[in-house]
Amino acid sequence: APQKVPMSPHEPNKYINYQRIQDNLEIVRKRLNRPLTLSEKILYGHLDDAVNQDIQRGVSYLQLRPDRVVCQDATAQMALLQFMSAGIPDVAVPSSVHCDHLILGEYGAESDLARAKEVNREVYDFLATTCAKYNLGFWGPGSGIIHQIVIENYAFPGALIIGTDSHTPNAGGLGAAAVGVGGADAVDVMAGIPWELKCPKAIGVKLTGRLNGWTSPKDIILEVAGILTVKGGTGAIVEYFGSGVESVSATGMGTVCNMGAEIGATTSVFPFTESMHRYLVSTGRPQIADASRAFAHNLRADEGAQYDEVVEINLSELEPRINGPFTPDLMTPLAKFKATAQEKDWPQDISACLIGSCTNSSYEDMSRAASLAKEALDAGLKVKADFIVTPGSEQIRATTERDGLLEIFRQAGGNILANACGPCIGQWARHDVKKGDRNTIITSYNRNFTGRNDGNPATHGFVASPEVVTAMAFGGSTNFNPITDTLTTPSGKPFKFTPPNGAELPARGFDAGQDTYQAPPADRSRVAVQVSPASQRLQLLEPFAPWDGKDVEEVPILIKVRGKCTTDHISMAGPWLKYRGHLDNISNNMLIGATNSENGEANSVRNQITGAFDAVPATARDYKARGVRWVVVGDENYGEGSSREHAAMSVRFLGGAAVIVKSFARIHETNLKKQGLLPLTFNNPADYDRISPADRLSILGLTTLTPGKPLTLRVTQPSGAHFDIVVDHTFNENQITWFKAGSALNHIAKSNSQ
Ligand code: MIC
Ligand code: SF4
Repeated sequence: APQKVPMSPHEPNKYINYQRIQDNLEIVRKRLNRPLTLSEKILYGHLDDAVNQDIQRGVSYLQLRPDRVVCQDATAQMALLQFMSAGIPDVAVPSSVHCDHLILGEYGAESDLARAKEVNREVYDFLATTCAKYNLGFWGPGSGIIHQIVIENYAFPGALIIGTDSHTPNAGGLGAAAVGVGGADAVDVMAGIPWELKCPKAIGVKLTGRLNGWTSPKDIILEVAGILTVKGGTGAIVEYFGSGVESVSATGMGTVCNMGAEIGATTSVFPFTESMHRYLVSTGRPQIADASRAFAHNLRADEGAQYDEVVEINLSELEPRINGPFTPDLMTPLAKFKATAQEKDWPQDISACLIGSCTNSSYEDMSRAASLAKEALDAGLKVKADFIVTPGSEQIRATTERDGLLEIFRQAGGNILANACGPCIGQWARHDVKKGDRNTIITSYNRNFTGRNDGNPATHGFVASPEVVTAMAFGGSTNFNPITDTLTTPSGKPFKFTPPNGAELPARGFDAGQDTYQAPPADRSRVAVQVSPASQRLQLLEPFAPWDGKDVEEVPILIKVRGKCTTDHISMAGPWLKYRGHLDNISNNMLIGATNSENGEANSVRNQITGAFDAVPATARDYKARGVRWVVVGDENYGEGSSREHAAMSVRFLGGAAVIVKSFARIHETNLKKQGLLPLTFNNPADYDRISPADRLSILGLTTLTPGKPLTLRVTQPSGAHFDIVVDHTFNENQITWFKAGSALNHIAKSNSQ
């Protein structure tokens, strides 16, 4: 029998359930009678009912029992507000909340953190008390970024984790299948309801050869993103396999899985490796290390497992890459970067280089980056661009401080920010460039959508490995290739970097740093959660109205969006993060970044009743005040990016009925369904072009809404003429109950009060 060991040092009484994986797989193997991929093993190992579950990749909806739920502060507020309204006394599975997104990076760790605690006090207090009341672990501000804390403390090989953040897959570095979800999905699982996931397809990535020299794990995923593009992973789990896997550290695999979010993958997984064992031992979990090694046969794909698609990468030949600007799949090999930047007229001076974040904060990353900085420093060089470091966790900060790595960065001219998301999510008070100034930045982060880091649409954001980012900080220009070019030292000598070298794990072990974890108290009955009705940051939720039983009839199009429309366009982060617990206030950012097809502008749409142009949220509020519902029409991969459900809730709150697009990103599509909206796709994508902003749309067939049966979209033109087109939906039986109840939450609350 598999060993029974505690899931994490923070929950000594909750055990890893390898037995269930083994039992479920025995049943599933008999039924399917074919070799299984790794992700199939982990998912099917967590089935609620392995005997009766229908299993067809890309088709069935799986009912799963995750081991853990994790939430970050920008999404936890809405998740917990929803959980509170479901009327349940405590969470059904181990869960935690992490304060990382709300800390503004400006002057440096200490003062930034102190200010954040002040400014966000109400929200932190709310999260801390809700966690105490409902039995969740609470990681306060300064503890670090959710995904780094999860890999350090909670992830384990074979785990199924869901998190209210799209980069939750980072835990794949420890062999977990960790999936980013909207808050409403987290509420289901915290409420003890199985979690539903469309059975993913499997994309195999075969790694051969060995990482070496300048090449780092980041380059694997930059390459994969270049090959598969931002929508290539939709509906699939990416599984890495092959001999090359053994040359990658656990944290490096975490980086690769983390950024799988950028290609739309449900998650990414790696088979059990000895590097996972080493990481578990070094982070204080030797029992888990041994138990998972003993269970390793169930933590890798079966011989002969079939993938829906296979990509092969030879690590021995892979060279560093720089992806961007504005989209993470625009891949340029470092060797061609100079020429490409010139050809495409990207700004050549690099204004800032940023390393760290949830994606690239490991000890290995920091030590390799520091080896370059040290070498340049010893030659008398200083960085030419602003150089910013955001450690992923307090443990990483304390350890890299102790080992002198942060001091090297400071000596070279770097600034160490708090252990938090900071500039990665627009929490960056930049003083060096003005809004509208064209400039180039390179980060070791994962996302680089327009305006993401500093809110400046003219900032060209690129992503690369921390090693390349660090070296580029010394070069200061897109014309510098750190592998081949030389810099000149103050004494006039040529200086050339040698390839980075670092340590996979700290030789002296990790230093945990300050303890910022708050475990739930033994007696939770007296904890009171308060939300002031006057608050601008938090607002209790009112249930959305149930479906009125009728078709949607001749409603206006709020906006026909053209081109890329990520969740950053639908519900911008940065300055808006402060309203993540206040639905009314945050709805003032709804779709303000989306491009209106009518005039090519953002946040300017024609009010179809008054004829006047106004901001998108204002126009929606006007329709709402008149009792008029509306729809959004959109392009491809609509809602790519974040898991933030505000991008769905605001649309619902301001009176939207449906979002009709060429295609959706997975998390956003589910978020829309959960909030009682209709996510629909054009059966023929070309029909997008047949719709004009002034048309009225009717959605016919709702009274017989049935899984797999398309609906009719009637387009009524201003002349009164109309034509019908076919729109598809992916609702299953259960999801139809959400639509009818007005939201998934209404449905839970109803079942709970019965
Ligand atoms: C992001 O990286 O875009 C975020 C901010 O972490 C989001 C979550 C959010 O919007 O709160 C994500 O990735 O899900
Ligand atoms: Fe935070 Fe950026 Fe990671 Fe999202 S991607 S969790 S914003 S560090």
